[in-house]
Amino acid sequence: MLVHTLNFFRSAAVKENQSIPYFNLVKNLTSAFPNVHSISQFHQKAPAVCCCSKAQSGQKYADPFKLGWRDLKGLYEDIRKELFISTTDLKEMAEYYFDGKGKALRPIIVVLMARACNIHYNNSRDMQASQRSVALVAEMIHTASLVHDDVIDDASSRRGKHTANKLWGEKKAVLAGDLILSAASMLLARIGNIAVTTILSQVIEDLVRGEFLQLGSKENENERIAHYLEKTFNKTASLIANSCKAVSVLGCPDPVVHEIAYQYGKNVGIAFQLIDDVLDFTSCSDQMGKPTSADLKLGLATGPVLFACQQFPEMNAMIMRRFSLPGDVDRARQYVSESDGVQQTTYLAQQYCHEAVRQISKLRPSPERDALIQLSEIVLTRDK
Ligand code: GRG
Repeated sequence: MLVHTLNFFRSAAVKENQSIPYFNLVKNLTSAFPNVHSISQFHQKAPAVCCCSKAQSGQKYADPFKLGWRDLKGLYEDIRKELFISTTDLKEMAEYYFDGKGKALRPIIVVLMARACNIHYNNSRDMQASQRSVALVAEMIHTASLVHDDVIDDASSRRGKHTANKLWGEKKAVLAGDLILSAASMLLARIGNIAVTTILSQVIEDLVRGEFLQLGSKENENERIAHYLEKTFNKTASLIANSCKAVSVLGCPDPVVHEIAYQYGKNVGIAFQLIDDVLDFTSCSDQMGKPTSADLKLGLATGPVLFACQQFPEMNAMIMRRFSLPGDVDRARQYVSESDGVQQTTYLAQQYCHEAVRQISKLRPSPERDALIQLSEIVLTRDK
């Protein structure tokens, strides 16, 4: 199993030194998911797994959510202002998810990255209005993609409430998602920076590609993990990576800083999705605000299943038929629970977070830079 894991890390191009003893880590990680029941606790939870030297030395970081919210006051009101729509029911649908019930992870990362880059470049304490607009655009693209995703998956609940497709029907939900996307595009155009427009437009292509990748499965076992990671980048990490890059471009002319911002966002984004996939196995629906075991029911083999399959090759057939026979979903869950698929996926997420921390540590120290380091730990230890 260890050989499989290490080979996998090589093929997945996790470039960082792997200094953590594997078995100790797996032991620690098995107790890393205590029960948390409110969103505010997602924001405040102390890290259970350290992934940077500063945290190990006991030094205190700024709370990323407190620090980030200083620049995000009125975020949802401002987004709703962007959705100037005359048709009442379309407006109600488009505004439905901008109610403060999401974690706002993307805007938080964006404003922290903006300030970290500004301080790095010219010690500036000011955040530009255009950088804040990127935070709004990121949340709007994210929300539009959730609305469309729920239609594709025929999902009934999200963030603890009914999905738009269940309330208004699929056709109207698709149009509401389109509308949010068009409002995001207009805001992006008003930023008036061609490089930023290009960077954030790439995200939309990546989201669509990610969703397409998810529709297909790989017969070849060796290709499956690469396929899974590519999908993970496209569906989740591209938005975070490119939003981070966009604010760095607005704040600083140095391409080295743009790359640091991008790499931080990419690595944290992949880790976030890997943990999301773990939570689909380890969390309960109330906690997540959406049904769990959803991936298996949709026929998707995520990290925990792919690793479990290395231990139990009999899972191959189930993966190929996308868990479509009666009993497949329960059997796959059982295999996952008897394997160390969850621990290995969490370990992999930790490697990505290490890389994120290594990248962001290249910036000049600032409370915002340290909050981004702290955030990478929260991503690892979150349980909703
Ligand atoms: C319309 C832009 C657009 C895209 C169409 C449907 C689609 C292509 C892409 C789906 C992308 C998607 C929904 C990825 C899932 C990403 C993810 C982990 C979502 C959950 O993020 P959280 O937990 O959600 O941050 P909250 O609710 O907290 O905002």
